[in-house]
Amino acid sequence: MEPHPRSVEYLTTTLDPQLIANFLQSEMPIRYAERIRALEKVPEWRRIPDLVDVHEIHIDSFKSFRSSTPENFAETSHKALLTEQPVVEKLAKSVHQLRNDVGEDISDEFVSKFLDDFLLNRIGCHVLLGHYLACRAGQKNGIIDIRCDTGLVCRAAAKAVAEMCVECTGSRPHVSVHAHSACGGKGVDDGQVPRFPYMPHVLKYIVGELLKNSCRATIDILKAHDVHAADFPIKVIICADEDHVTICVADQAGGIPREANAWSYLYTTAKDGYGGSRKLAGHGVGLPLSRLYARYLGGSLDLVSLPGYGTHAYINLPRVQSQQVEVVPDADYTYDYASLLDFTV
Ligand code: W6P
Repeated sequence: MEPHPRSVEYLTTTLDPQLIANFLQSEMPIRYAERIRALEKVPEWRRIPDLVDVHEIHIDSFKSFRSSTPENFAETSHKALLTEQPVVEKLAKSVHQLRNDVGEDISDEFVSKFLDDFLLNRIGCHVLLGHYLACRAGQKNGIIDIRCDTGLVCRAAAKAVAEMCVECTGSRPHVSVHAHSACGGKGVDDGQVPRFPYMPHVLKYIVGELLKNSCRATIDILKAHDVHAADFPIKVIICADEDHVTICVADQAGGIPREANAWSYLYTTAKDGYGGSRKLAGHGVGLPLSRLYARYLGGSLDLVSLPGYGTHAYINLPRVQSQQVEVVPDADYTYDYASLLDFTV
């Protein structure tokens, strides 16, 4: 039983909630089984209470999707999304517990691969369920904005993060947003800020997470050296051609230390002293999760550290609906699906 990846083209042309529900009713159990399988492969997962919780939450969702009917599918979807809300935080905590309790038996690579696969699968399920519920609520094009305004989204992210900084640290970093349309000559965009089919809340999340990292690092410099925010500006540069949208978030906060792995689920730049608030600090999964969101529809997220100067983050996203196809984790799908089916009813 393998998952069936969908494209943005499918999402924007299949807007009848009943048709989407028919697809999801068979697709959700396949994808949930895969997530449960991945979790059960973690050595000694039963010794980590947070992983036991996550397992139970997913068994529950799996069961309710298996026993759902066309009449209660919307309610089932809504409930699954709600009960799975605490999962990312529980996983983030369990990484540290795995490190401390299971220790040497489990490699960083294994943990990273598990979380990447698990969370990428989760992103796909939540996007499809969210799309279905949005269509059902009468939202045009569901969860997709076919003319998502990259400039508007980046400015909204910049405003939200800057305000978070003021609230948590008392400092306001200088963040500016610049849009360049590279293909004026070919008539695409007509010199406007690039628009493309995408989920605005996802783009805002990715840009927001990058800005949080840049702002935290920049504020640490401002506080340590008593310099002005205006001398350490953070720039968001948006550009596009016919096939891709690229967004660069650039800071001048000195770069990432050579020994640090910013993509590790164990990595965090957040030191103490952010007003005791986790708002700006998060639980350390913001960067790897943002990269998974970018990859989900065929894009990428890369970091380039310019030592002693700053960090450039590059988001690259396919722009054409037919090329925006779900990426699902590769797995061997030989899992004994039948044992999970026994849970039915
Ligand atoms: C830093 C560390 C970092 C991580 C990710 C994105 C931007 C930045 N800037 O100094």
